[in-house]
Amino acid sequence: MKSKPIMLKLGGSVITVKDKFLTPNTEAINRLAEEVADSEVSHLVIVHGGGSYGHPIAARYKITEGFKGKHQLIGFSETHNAMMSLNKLIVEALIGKGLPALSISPSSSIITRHGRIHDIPLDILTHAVSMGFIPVSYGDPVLDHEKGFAILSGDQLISILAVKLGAEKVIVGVDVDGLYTSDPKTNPSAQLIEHATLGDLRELVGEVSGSKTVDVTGGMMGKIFELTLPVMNGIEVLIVNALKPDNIRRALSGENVRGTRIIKG
Ligand code: IP8
Repeated sequence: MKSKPIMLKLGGSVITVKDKFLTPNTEAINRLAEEVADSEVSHLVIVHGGGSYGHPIAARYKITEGFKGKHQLIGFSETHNAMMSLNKLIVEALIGKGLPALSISPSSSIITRHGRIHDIPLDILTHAVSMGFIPVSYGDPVLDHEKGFAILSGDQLISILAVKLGAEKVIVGVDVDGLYTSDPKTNPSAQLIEHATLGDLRELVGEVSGSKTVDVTGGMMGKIFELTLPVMNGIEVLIVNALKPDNIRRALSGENVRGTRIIKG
């Protein structure tokens, strides 16, 4: 690919109301679509999370535990179907702002091993990005060689894609200002970490507590774990609050934003 793409993760806690089943945050979705349009970024890949769409259904049917019995199959289908519904809302919002968004479904092309991606077809994605499309993929239930099926988190997906596509940077939009010394939602003295290195990330995995709403892929801890891969490969990761207007536009445009910048160190 001639120009390095920017990878944008839209967290489930931003684009949905996380404690209200199947409820989109329509205001945030439309605003974020507008911010992407305003940034005029030329090569972009978007991956979004599950929020109150994918996670509660996946948890109810214990999809992360793998195939245990036929009763789960309908749960796998329902989880994927919910993710497609959420993906449609994001894609429609982007198209509504005149952006050529293109939905890419992970479960149609990725099979994991013990929940990890080993091989990922890139042809369609690379071609689409170089033509100027904006692929919009998402965390999804996927078939798994060892467990029957698994949940592929949007964070694992975006991290691997960032490395394989040689991304310029990964911007992770969440519902807090970035990484903190402890959970800012429960600890008022938690301090924002503005700069972190790979070593800091590894230490943090032991300290940051997960979110209280149901998140089958591990909340902030799972996120930090996955994001070490692009950082290890020299790709900068920027975690910002996507609920605060203009942050994503600024991050995409390379302007200064309050958040956590993670580099290899
Ligand atoms: O919200 C998981 O993606 P994430 C999506 O990025 C599902 O962890 C299907 C639960």
